[in-house]
Amino acid sequence: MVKAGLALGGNLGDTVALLETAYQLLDDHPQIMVLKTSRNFTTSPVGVSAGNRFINSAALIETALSAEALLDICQQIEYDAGRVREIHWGPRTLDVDIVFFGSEIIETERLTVPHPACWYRRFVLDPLCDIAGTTEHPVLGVNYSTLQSRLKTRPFTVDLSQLAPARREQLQFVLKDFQAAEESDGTTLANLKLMDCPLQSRLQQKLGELYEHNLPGTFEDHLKDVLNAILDEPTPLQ
Ligand code: A4P
Ligand code: MG
Repeated sequence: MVKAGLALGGNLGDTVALLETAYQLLDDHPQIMVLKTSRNFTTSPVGVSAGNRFINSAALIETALSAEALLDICQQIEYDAGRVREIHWGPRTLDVDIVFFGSEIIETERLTVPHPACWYRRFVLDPLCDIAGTTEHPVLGVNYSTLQSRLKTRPFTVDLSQLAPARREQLQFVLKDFQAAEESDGTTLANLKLMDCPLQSRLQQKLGELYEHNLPGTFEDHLKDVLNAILDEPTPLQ
């Protein structure tokens, strides 16, 4: 038996009801037991075409299934919730991702575990910390609560020290938007500063990936998505 963390979210239709149904369907499966579910949080949509605010949630499950078989179940639940995959990162009735699967590190065509974006997304980490904050991330070597609290530091510091001057300039230009927000409401959201710590070097690597992969959309859009996911303040639903 393996303990796994699932991240769920949606922003179309009655998301709270869809989440309840998803948890019920998971628990009804003979080889899955839902051990804990998190609170539901409203979160800022990340992605230029993501649509309205999301409701995000997480579950700790125990299963005898393989990770691939669990993904099949998750995708079946998404399908049953009426999800139509038309726009990548578009509005969705329900998305069910595997954040971790025991302490396994999986890299296949269908599956990357731990979920590659979990460490910088408050919409994943806040629900996850309700149910699995002390679980260690097998690649980063710290637990999910630590990953979450690192994102909560304000001003949030982005390490630009390793970047070539042209890239640094491009980044500083994008970050101006986040700093403008700082001036109008009095709180500092993002700050440029040279520093070196494990999470920062991870962010650094992420920024490098954004440059290197030929992703659809502009570099600026992707960087804004990453920063929006970091700077979001998920709100628990009453
Ligand atoms: N896949 C690979 N690894 C995994 C994994 N660990 N768990 C593959 C689940 N699936 C995994 O996913 C595309 C493919 O990823 C799957 O076929 C599977 O084989 P998808 O769910 O079909 O497509 P998607 O969700 O549009 O793309 P993606 O890249 O998974 O998007 P994300 O990263 O899930 O982001 N904003 C807020 N506030 N809250 C959200 O929940 N979600 C997204 C989607 C964007 N913005 C959001 C939220
Ligand atoms: Mg997904």
